[in-house]
Amino acid sequence: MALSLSNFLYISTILLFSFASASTRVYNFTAGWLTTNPDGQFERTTIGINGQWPLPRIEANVGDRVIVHLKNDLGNQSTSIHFHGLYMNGTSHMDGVASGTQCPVPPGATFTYDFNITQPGTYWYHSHVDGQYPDGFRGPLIIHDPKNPYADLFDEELVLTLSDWYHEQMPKLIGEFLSVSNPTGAEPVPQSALMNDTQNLQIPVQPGKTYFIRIVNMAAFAAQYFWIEGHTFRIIEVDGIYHEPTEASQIYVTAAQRYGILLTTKNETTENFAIVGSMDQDLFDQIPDGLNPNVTSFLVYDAEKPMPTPALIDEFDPFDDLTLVPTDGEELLEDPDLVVQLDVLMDNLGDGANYAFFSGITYVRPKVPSLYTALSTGDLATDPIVYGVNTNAYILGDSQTVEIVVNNHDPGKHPFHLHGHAFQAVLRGDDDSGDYDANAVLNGSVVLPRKPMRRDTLLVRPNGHIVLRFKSDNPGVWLFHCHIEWHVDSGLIMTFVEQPLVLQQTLPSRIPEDHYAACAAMNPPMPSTGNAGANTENFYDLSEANVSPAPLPDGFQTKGIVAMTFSILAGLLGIGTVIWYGLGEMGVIEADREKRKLDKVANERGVGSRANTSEGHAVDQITRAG
Ligand SMILES: *[C@@H]1O[C@H](CO)[C@@H](O)[C@H](O)[C@H]1NC(C)=O
Ligand SMILES: *[C@@H]1O[C@H](CO)[C@@H](O)[C@H](O)[C@H]1NC(C)=O
Ligand SMILES: *[C@@H]1O[C@H](CO)[C@@H](O)[C@H](O)[C@H]1NC(C)=O
Ligand SMILES: *[C@@H]1O[C@H](CO)[C@@H](O)[C@H](O)[C@H]1NC(C)=O
Ligand SMILES: *[C@@H]1O[C@H](CO)[C@@H](O)[C@H](O)[C@H]1NC(C)=O
Ligand SMILES: *[C@@H]1O[C@H](CO)[C@@H](O)[C@H](O)[C@H]1NC(C)=O
Ligand SMILES: *[C@@H]1O[C@H](CO)[C@@H](O)[C@H](O)[C@H]1NC(C)=O
Ligand SMILES: *[C@@H]1O[C@H](CO)[C@@H](O)[C@H](O)[C@H]1NC(C)=O
Ligand SMILES: [Cu+2]
Repeated sequence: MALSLSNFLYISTILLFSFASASTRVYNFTAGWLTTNPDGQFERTTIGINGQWPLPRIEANVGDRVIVHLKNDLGNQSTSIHFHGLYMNGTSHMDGVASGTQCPVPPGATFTYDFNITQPGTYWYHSHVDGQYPDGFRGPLIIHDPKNPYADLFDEELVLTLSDWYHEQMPKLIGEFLSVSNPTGAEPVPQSALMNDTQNLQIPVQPGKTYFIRIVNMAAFAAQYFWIEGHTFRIIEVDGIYHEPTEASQIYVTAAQRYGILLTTKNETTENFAIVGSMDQDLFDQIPDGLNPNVTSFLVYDAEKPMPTPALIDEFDPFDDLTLVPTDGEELLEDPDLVVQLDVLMDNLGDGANYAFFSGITYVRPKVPSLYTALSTGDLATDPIVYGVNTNAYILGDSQTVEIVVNNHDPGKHPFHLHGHAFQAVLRGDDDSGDYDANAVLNGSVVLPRKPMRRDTLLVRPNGHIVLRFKSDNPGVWLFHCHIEWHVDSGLIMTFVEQPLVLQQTLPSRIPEDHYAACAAMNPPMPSTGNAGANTENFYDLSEANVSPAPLPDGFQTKGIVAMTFSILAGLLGIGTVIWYGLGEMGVIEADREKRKLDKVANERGVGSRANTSEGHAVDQITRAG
């Protein structure tokens, strides 16, 4: 019933969605490979569900229970499902983060997600095994609200996804990205932009009606500017949080963000209008020849009339989301109990690749998922040390006001996402505004909003800062990370361990057997108890924990030197020569590094490789070679 219902509802309006009292919605999802060509330029192998792509939509009401039976039929990759934006109250183990809240689900295994829905809104689901979702494993997740305060304002509901699209598969792209031959960390640029997983989509509308359009950006990388020619709209929902209706004509939707907008159609049907998405090319280090960053759909009033070519616009002028006011009027959380300051930087490590750092730490997956460490280290679960240096763990107590300050020391834009919570977006500095200075608030030269807007994914501007606040009222292990998938892969992640002793009391009886079975079915098996290094005797012994590569050897200390070496020598000699000639001792570890990289992908994604590759191997190699 649930499955066919969900398929049917793909094109439904809210009027068709039943608000029957709390029900259980069951989805049987078998992940497997299929061939797609959504931009009409290239056929590629993509991850589908039940032989279907675009993926089925998950739909439920507030108060429902959702069960997703996941079967991994990929054969050669592990997987998982994260339900982006859901608080997962009491079910942190259902958050779907491989190595965070569960083991990856290896090929052939099944794994059941089972959770209650406590919040309305527009969400999405995606694989949270590193790097995988841009290969297709992402779809919309819509929670209908019997108490939607704006229900009277609209007639029908539509879901419109945005995304970027790559022709190559992620394991190959990640290999090239995280490589000594890409010392500047230039991210792969997508080949095209999609809307609703296609292009030139025609959306039939009727005149004089109001549509609630739920926009979800499921991109790996690119934010999109979004507008509808000839129309303005009212924003009422942002990342699942209702905000007072506010008129806008263009929005900027980063990877992972969602907007719910009200669009009132014209009374005449004399014309059709373009709906335009334009990828933010500021994100791209270099723009490939012939790239079309734009995708168009059409608001079709009359299918007999022509579909217009969108006008080119000279300058983007998107709506500033920080000006929104939440409908529930929740006031600014005052006087943080804990300030977590995260300075964002990109830099090279000893293997020559470019990594991303939060205050000097780049994330490396622990041997034991951090949630399982929280459950198996007794009283020491409140000591961040047991989670390993490279998970960058912070322990949160009960009902603390937590402030996250992100100082962006990088010239790029980054959309930061917090699991398990929506946060108050307290402040965002402009481009080049530098670090957040709390004194400016204390002396009154910067005034914080009384009712800050809330969401779960927020953009920080180049060399600027953001300040976020939330209350630690949801025990669990929750990641905070950049939602650009490349930066997830290069380590821009940290871990909140919220009320670990409460987790020890509540979760063990709730975690189903298939969760541990997934660990055991990994090849080789993945441990599910102990500290980050899987030590179950001495929780302070982290000698076996995974760590990041060592810093660059002397003489290669800065990104500048590596980049310069490369740009000069690469031109003269060709890249293969440079690895030996230009980087000396780093060259001799090239073979080991390649193997380690393959292991890293294989370990996370699948079978037949040694697990838990210690990043320390490269360190040894460099020291010896040097
Ligand atoms: C889902 O799979 C289970 C077995 O795993 C089966 O009992 C159930 O009928 C299936 N439900 C749907 C809706 O296909
Ligand atoms: C989006 O695509 C699905 C098929 O994947 C389709 O059923 C649906 O109608 C499309 N949405 C819109 C707004 O056209
Ligand atoms: C896994 O199998 C699919 C389907 O054959 C293939 O396209 C893909 O490249 C394989 N991926 C890896 C990492 O081996
Ligand atoms: C989900 O809701 C049901 C019904 O209210 C309740 O019995 C169950 O304990 C809830 N599950 C969790 C994990 O909170
Ligand atoms: C469309 O018609 C309705 C009902 O007659 C009217 O209230 C509304 O103002 C009209 N809208 C526009 C944009 O003219
Ligand atoms: C994409 O749209 C933008 C905004 O209208 C425009 O500046 C740009 O030229 C367009 N690019 C292409 C390739 O059409
Ligand atoms: C307030 O503090 C900020 C940051 O330290 C400083 O730049 C500014 O000059 C101060 N303004 C006043 C009025 O003291
Ligand atoms: C669930 O968690 C969120 C996020 O912390 C919190 O705001 C909310 O009150 C919780 N809801 C329930 C029903 O516990
Ligand atoms: Cu980023």
